[in-house]
Amino acid sequence: ATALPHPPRRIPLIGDVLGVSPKTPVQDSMRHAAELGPVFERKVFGRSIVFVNGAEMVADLSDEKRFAKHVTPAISNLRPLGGDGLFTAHNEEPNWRRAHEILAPAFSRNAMQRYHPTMLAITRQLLDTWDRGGEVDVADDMTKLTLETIGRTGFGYSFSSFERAEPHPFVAAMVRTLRHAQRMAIQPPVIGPLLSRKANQRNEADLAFLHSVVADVIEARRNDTSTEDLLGLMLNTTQPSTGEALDEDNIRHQIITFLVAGHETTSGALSFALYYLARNPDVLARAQSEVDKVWGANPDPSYEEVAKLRYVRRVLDEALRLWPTAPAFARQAQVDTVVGGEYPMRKGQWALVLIPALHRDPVWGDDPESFDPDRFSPERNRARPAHVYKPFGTGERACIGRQFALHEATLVLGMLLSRYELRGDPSYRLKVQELLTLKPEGFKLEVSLRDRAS
Ligand code: MNH
Repeated sequence: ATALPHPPRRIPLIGDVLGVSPKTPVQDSMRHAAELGPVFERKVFGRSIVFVNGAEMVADLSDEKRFAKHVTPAISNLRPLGGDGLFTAHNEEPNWRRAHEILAPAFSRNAMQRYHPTMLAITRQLLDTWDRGGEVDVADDMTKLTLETIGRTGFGYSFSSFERAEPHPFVAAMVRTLRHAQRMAIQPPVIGPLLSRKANQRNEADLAFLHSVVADVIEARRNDTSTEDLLGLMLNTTQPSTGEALDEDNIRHQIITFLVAGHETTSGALSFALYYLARNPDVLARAQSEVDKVWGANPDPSYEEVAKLRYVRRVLDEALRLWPTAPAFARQAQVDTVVGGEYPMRKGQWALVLIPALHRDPVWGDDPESFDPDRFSPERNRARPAHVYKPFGTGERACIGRQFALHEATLVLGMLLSRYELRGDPSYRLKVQELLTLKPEGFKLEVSLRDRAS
């Protein structure tokens, strides 16, 4: 193939590794994208990765007839955790479609309506702690809330997140295994495992612990025949098209998958939205007045009333534009083809879409860094080409939890806006932490009950 733009190769053998900080691979690649354009290549330890971030080219990669999800080396590193669960499964593994069909009813409108009271009750637990006022650690609190939400709505399992001083040990073990997987993805394939015997042992112990917690979650529901949540569907229903059930191994992998995928990303999305609200007083005022108008004081919103917060939803959409918290997905050619009339790909070759770079493409205007929820007004949505906004990935393997996440996050933002004065620390400079997902590191809010009399 013709040579692609690439960063200067400082050391011939190990590629441009000096341009990569193991802590910020996404933000480093965003810088490269800004310099090198819609398609480029970077080499890390001899492994060459093609990045495709231009709007027209990503639209092409979104063609489901010519491209499909690729399980990247980074995702492969999560297989000890997720096995052939939905996120880490290869397209051709039978458990992917089986689980996809079995779990679809858990994301129907009816199911979401069933989860709503639980989501609201968990939000009220957060309010109880914020009512004390003072400084709150945003990402920590959002993580408690979203983990509790997926645990209880999906599996009838509570981590008692708001009742304990320290996070549940499941959380610490999970965070360590994610960090381990990220480290493995960046280290040289041969030296990495040798350097980190101890880390590998720790990781094995963490994995065993995670699997044991999950085995308990299943055991608690062994004699329950309900099909009202993710676990009920997995234990008590079969794939409609084949009559096949999921095996126990796969159910354990799905539970871990959903506990991780179902909370990390939503927590980050909520945290970035709160960061931008605190940073943009005009946006905050508009969002707050919408909630007051649509929900009234002391809200007890129904399922239907959440979707009525149009502006709050745009705040969330815009936060996910600037910082899509699951920042990349990969596409693999199913046939020999040419991307965007420019970049030839052989069947089997794959390319990475760096979503924050796509979301700063010129189609977003000449000031893509500015936070402007009105980008998502109906008129401006209509004026934009398709396939330029992909925070939830694309095609058949796109996020199954999208509606779940958007409902939960809109509900929570509405409740917080309704109840509190939100003040960020003016001296805080946004620092984006990368742990496979993105979060605003160290961002705190000063919260106090609103004075409704004024
Ligand atoms: Mn989610 C896949 C982003 C919330 C469960 N999710 C994906 C993908 C992206 C993504 C991007 C596609 C990855 C790929 O192509 O390799 N997800 C998000 C974001 C949020 C989110 C930005 C919140 C905001 N995700 C959720 C929630 C759940 C969930 C909530 C569960 C309740 N996501 C999944 C699962 C997959 C997935 C499961 C894998 C789907 C599949 O391949 O079949």
